[in-house]
Amino acid sequence: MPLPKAELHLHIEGTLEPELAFLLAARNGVELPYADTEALSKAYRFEDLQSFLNLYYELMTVLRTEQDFDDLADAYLSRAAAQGVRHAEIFFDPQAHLARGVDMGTVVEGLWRALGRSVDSHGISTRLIMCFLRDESAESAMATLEAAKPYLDRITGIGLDSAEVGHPPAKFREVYEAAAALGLRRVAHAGEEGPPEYITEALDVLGVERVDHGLRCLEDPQLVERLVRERIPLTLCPLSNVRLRAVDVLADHPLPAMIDAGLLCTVNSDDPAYFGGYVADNYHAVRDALGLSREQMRGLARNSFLASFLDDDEELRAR
Ligand code: ES4
Ligand code: ZN
Repeated sequence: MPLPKAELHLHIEGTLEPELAFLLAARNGVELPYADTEALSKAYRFEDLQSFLNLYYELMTVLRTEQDFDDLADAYLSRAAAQGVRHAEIFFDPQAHLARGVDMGTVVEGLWRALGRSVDSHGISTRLIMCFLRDESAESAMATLEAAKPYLDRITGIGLDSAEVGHPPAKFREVYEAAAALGLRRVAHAGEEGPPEYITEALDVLGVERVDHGLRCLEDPQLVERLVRERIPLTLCPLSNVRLRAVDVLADHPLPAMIDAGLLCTVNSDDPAYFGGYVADNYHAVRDALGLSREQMRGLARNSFLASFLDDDEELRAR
């Protein structure tokens, strides 16, 4: 039995497996520039975040209807259940769909159909986190928040993703303020490819309560000390870091040093269809490559519930 765990860093569009992509392409009459899954598999050799994002945005064009988003989320939840996931806080990227003429209602209602069945079908409680694309404008993010207003009962929080370098958190100060005023929880990707200053800015300017990745905090000892003192969770994604070359090989991943430093580390899958593993695969990979003890593994799983947006009662029931 896999360890019961929560998954806190998971892009639902990043769970689109090649087989489902081809099925949806055929169903929706969308042409993909790959003859078959074998031709497509050659496109999975990434150099960095941007080269991954190019494929990620290309493949998600097969997602068009509520049923597509339902099928996508249901497929993820089914795989996640087999990996011991009891609770999932799921990112989605509405701007990537709005830009293609797929409206907010189609995305949220479709995802919600699968999420609504999730406790009964898969034993997984869920939350939705709407991400803004940081390589789009602040105005576009604000318009996206506006478009989400009819669906706020289904959206727990906001996040910030896509190409990091050159798009510092402060660009999104106003939209984070507006979201906070609406009662939304706040997270952001920071310190994946971007410098440690982006992590500090996400905390100070955006008021985030959890940092996605946060890997580069290690370059700034004072920042590490602060993250430890303030118990700010980091949602690490080890297999993603290897595939996108944030670390050379898994054996070099700084996770053990981060745990030893007292950081509140969690392990997650990010875009599992692209990075070679779901969340338990990430747990096993770090255990094998870095020699984590049973106690450290259990600590990671415990942290995943502590760092979640579940309240105390829900958290106890989930784990
Ligand atoms: C992402 Cl790994 C990663 N980083 C930033 N943005 C993303 N969107 C989907 N996966
Ligand atoms: Zn991510």
